[in-house]
Amino acid sequence: MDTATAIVRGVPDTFDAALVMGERPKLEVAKARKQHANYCTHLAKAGYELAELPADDDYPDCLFVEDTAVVIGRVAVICRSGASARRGEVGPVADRLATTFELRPIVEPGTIDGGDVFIAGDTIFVGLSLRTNHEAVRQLTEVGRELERRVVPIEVQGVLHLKSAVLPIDDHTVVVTPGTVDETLLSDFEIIPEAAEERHRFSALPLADGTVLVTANAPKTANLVAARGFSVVPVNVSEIQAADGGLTCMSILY
Ligand code: CIR
Repeated sequence: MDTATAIVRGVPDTFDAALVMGERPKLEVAKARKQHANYCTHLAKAGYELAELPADDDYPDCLFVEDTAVVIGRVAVICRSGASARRGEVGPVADRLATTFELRPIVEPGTIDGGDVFIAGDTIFVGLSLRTNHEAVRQLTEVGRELERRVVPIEVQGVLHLKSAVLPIDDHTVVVTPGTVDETLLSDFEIIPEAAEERHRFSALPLADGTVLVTANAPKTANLVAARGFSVVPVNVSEIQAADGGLTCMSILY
């Protein structure tokens, strides 16, 4: 098997200006860097070779590389963020992906963030959100047709991205924040509801070695996942969560 790769990107000095949906918290760059480094250690421990891109202070959210591209088979879809201030983040990520994948950029007027996309089997689920629009879904559907994957759009309510609300654990299991999406669209999955007292805190990232990183501040939900036989590894990313991120957002895995 080819080596698994994780593209990650450093935390910029300007991280405290990252976009946030609600009231602006005080974001601490040093704390975010420590948590980011610990996250990268977990990826390396799971066998990923890290492709580390340097931070860019012009882009406070540049560590959230997931939003810049989505790898689907032999193709990397290059995103055009719904947040115009983030569009310049794609350059170095696209350059790196071009060494391995055919690039398919989403073009104007399409807007999409990678945080709105997950793939299970031959289905590409895509959130219709504050960041991702119908035109991008149409363009993604074209790419899907080429790759023999179907695209299922899902409207997302009250959260930033689809993967703020629906966290795939494997191809058959998702954790869902109740009330954020039409769960009938996820009828092929076993749905684990996020524990009410941990609302919007659970995030998960399944890794190639079979472990699943889970947010350390959502232990009840993590236990529900572990009870299904998954090997969960709690990781503290509180400062990343304060900037509306989770565990999926800081890497592109392939
Ligand atoms: C943003 O608002 O774009 C960033 N502060 C957070 C992005 C998180 N991305 C993700 O979970 N995929």
